[in-house]
Amino acid sequence: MLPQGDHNSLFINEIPKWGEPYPNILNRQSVLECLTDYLLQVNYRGYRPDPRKVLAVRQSDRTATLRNASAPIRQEVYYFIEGEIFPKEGTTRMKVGQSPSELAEELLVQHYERLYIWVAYDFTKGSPPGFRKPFDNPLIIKGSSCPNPEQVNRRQAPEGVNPRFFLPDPLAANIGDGGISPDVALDEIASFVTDLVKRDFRNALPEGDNPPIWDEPLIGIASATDPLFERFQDPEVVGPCHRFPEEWLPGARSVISVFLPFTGHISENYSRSQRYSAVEFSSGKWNGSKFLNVVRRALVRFAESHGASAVAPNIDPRYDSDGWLPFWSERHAALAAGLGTFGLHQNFISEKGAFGRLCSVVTTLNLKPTERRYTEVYGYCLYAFDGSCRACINRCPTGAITDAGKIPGRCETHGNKEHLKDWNYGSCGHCSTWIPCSRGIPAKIRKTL
Ligand code: B12
Repeated sequence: MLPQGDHNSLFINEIPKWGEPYPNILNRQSVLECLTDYLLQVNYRGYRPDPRKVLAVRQSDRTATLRNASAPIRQEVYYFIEGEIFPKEGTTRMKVGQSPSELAEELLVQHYERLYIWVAYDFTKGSPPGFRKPFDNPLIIKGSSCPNPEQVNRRQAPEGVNPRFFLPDPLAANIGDGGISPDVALDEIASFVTDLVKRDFRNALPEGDNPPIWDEPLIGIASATDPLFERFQDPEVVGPCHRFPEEWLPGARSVISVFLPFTGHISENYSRSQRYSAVEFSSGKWNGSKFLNVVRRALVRFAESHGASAVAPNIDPRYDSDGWLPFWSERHAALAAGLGTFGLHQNFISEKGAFGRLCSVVTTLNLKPTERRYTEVYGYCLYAFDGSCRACINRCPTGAITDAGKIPGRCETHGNKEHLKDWNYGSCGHCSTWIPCSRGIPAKIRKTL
C-alpha cells in the first residue's frame, strides 16, 4: 500500500503502483490554477500561445506555479506548457463561450495522469521499480538464439585477463542496414537532440552560474528485431525480465539510444584526490537525470511529429525491475545501438567515454541501424583488451571493483549518507573519472578500430 503521506512530507513514495488511488505526488489544485491563469493570459484579446511559460513543480509539497523559463532552481522540475504538456498546436485556444477554468479542467482531465507520472520519475534519483502497470500482452520469453560466443571467438583471451571479461559479441560487428530507406535520417535525430541539449534551460546546474550539465550527445540506432535483444534475456546477460522492443510498443521497428557526456565543467571540478564526489558531479547526476527524462519525452514527441509512435521504457508506467535487473537496460540497448561497450567497472564506454549517462526510446519509425564497430562485449575496456589497465580498480574507494568484476551495490552508499547530505545529492563517480576511458575510447584501442 502507498503511504498516504501529507503534502508536506518529504517521504512521499515517488513511484506508485498502478490502479491505486492517486498519490500525493502532484497537487492537482495548483496545476488547475496555473492552467487557468495561463489560459486567461494567452486568450486575452486574441490567442497568443506563450512558448516561454513553464509549469514549475517544487519537490517539498508538489505544488505547481506558472513561470517563465529561466535558470533552474534546486528541487524543482519544469514542463513547457506549449509543445511539451500540450504537443498539439492550438490546444490552449479557448472556444467561444468557454471560460478559462472550464478549459483548464477539461485539459487536466486528459493530461493529469501523464503529468503525475512525469513528476514521479523526475523526482526520483535513480531508475527505480516503476508503476507496475501490467503489460497488456503475455510476456515474450525467447532467450538466446544467437550463436554461442565460443563459436564466434575472433581472438584469444589476453594473458592475465579474467575470461569473464573476454566476451566476443555473439553477432557480427555490423548487422547491416538491410537496404532500408529510413523514415528519418540519423543526422536529423542527432541535430534535434543536440539542439535540445544546447538550448533547453533545464540542462543546467541550479548552482553557481548555472553551467550546462550535458555536452553534445551521441545517438545510435538498433533495429527492434536485432537478435541481441534475445540474447539480453539470457540469465548471464540481463535475464528473462528484460522486455523486447515489441513488448514496449507493438509494431516497434527501431530503438534510439542517446549517450550524454558530462560537460568539462563537471569533470574539471572532480579532482583526482578527493575522497568523495564533487558537488558539481552529484548535482549534475541528480539534476541531469531529470534532463534525461526531458530528452526521452522530446524523442517521443519527435517520433509522433513524424507520424509514428514511441515509448521511453525507463519512464513508462510498465517499467519495473527484478531487484537490480531492469525490464529495460539502457546500457544493453546502447550496446545494440552501436554506441559502445561495457567496461570492467560495468559502466558503458562510448566514443565520448564512460563519464555520462544514457537514455533511449523504442519507436515505430523505420531507422537505419548504426554500425557496431566492436566485436566484444568489453571491446572498449583496456583491461579486457590486453590486461594493461587497472585504473578503475585502483580508483574505487570502496574496493567494489576487482578483476573478478564489480560487486554491485558495494559502492552505492559511498558518500550518500554524510557527504553532501544537506544538498540532498550524494553519490560517487570515481569509477568513471580520472581513468583512460573517462572521456573517450582508450587510445590504444582506438588505433585498432
Ligand atoms: C540497477 C542499477 C544500478 C545498481 C546496480 C548496478 C548493476 N550493475 O546492476 C546500483 C544502485 C549499484 C547502481 C549504481 C550506479 N549506477 Co546504475 N543503474 C542501474 C539500472 C537501473 C539497471 C542496471 C542493469 O542493467 N543491471 C542489470 C545487470 C545484469 O547488469 P550488469 O551486471 O552490469 O550486466 C553485465 C552482463 O550483462 C554482462 N554480460 C555477460 N555476458 C554478456 C553477453 C552480452 C552479449 C552482453 C551484452 C553482456 C554480457 O555484461 C554486463 C556488464 O558487466 C540502470 C538504468 C537502466 N534501466 O538501464 C542504471 C545505470 C546502469 N546506472 C548508471 C550509473 C551512472 C550508475 C552509477 C555510476 C551512479 C553514479 N554514482 O554516478 C553507480 C555505479 C555503477 C556501477 N559501476 O556499478 C548509468 C550508467 C551510465 C554509464 N555510462 O554506464 C545507468 C545506465 C543509468 C542511466 N540512465 O544512465 N546502478
